[in-house]
Amino acid sequence: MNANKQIILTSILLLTAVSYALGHLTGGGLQNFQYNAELVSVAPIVDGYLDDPVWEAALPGKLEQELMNGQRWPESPDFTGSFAAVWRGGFLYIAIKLADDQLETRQTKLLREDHLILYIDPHHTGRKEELYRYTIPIGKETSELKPPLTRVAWGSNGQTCELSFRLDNLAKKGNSVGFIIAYNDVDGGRLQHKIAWAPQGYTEADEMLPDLVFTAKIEPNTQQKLIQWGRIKSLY
Ligand SMILES: [Ca+2]
Ligand SMILES: [Ca+2]
Ligand SMILES: [Ca+2]
Repeated sequence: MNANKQIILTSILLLTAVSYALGHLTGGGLQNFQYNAELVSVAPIVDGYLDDPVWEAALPGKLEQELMNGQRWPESPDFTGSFAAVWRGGFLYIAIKLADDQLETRQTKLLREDHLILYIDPHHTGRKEELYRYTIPIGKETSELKPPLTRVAWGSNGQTCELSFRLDNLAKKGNSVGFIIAYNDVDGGRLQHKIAWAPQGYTEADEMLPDLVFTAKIEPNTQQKLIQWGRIKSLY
């Protein structure tokens, strides 16, 4: 092999290594994939029912990526789900809508029941740390919650859910947290599917988390003043 050929070959190998490393870092198309949680003027009531006005305005994120086989998941009677998120006063609020043809909630072992898996990484390390993992059985409420999760409430026979996370000053305009939500569908006593809000090609082997970004169409401070002014006016 002459010197020129060797240089070309080395360059190709280097480029391959670099693009592999980059691809690995960004996961399955994560760079253009994020959820924008919008600041709202009135927080939703975390009671499990999605009749709060903020949920009508929030954009839904669909659970349409099958994490076990990496394929897109079409809407189907087997499972259809979506979520939305908004923030206010240091809290992140999440609403979830689920439809599952065989809801399994009466097993003694959690993994034999339908359940949600959420990751909220407040420090935005981008990785799926066990510390930030939440396993939430469908239709059940418990008072023992791992911070920053402060509340879980179910409504409509396990078809709707509201969650709140206390993030304090991390919930501010322009900040991001790592986030993913998946539904582990147990039908007929067996875990059949893991369906997530995630980019195309993403699987459970992917370590990086998508971003949830705190957005605000108006300045949080201006909004605060408007609310206060509204309160003052309502006193008269
Ligand atoms: Ca509600
Ligand atoms: Ca199902
Ligand atoms: Ca099920």
